[in-house]
Amino acid sequence: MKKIAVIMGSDSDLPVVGKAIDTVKKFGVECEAHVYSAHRTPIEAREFAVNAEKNGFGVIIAAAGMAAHLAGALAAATTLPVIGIPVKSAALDGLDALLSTVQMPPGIPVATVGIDGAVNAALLALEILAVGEPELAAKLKAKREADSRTVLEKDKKLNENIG
Ligand code: RP5
Repeated sequence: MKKIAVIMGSDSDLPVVGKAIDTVKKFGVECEAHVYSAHRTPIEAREFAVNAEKNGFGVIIAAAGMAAHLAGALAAATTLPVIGIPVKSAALDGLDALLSTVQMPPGIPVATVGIDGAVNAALLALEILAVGEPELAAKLKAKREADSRTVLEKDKKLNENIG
């Protein structure tokens, strides 16, 4: 099966990005993580994206905060699907990163999740890989069913408590 790459602009993004790595691993999919910055290490970031397809990756997740150009810069260098995670920072609560990540020009798409949406980024990456992987697709369906059961149990408990 193809691997998922998780690239973050700084190690300070790890508390958010760690949730994406954990989610990918829970599904038994191989994941490789790197710190590459669109601004501080543009050459290494581009090199990674240019070689990602031939290095066995199927999807790239890219997380960055502030003027978050990482996902877009990686997407510019590959036709692999790129999922952007805008990371919340102090000044603008993540709105800066959200707009920088989501507002891509036509021709270079980045599938942007919500601010700090690391779990959804991982699930979306897994869903993309699952198109050609029936076992992975079955695991994702089982998770959805388990999540539904949890909500219905909460509904039942709530109604027992309020009588
Ligand atoms: C972005 O700048 C990084 O993705 C991070 O969210 C933010 C701050 O980086 P550090 O100064 O903490 O390294 O490029």
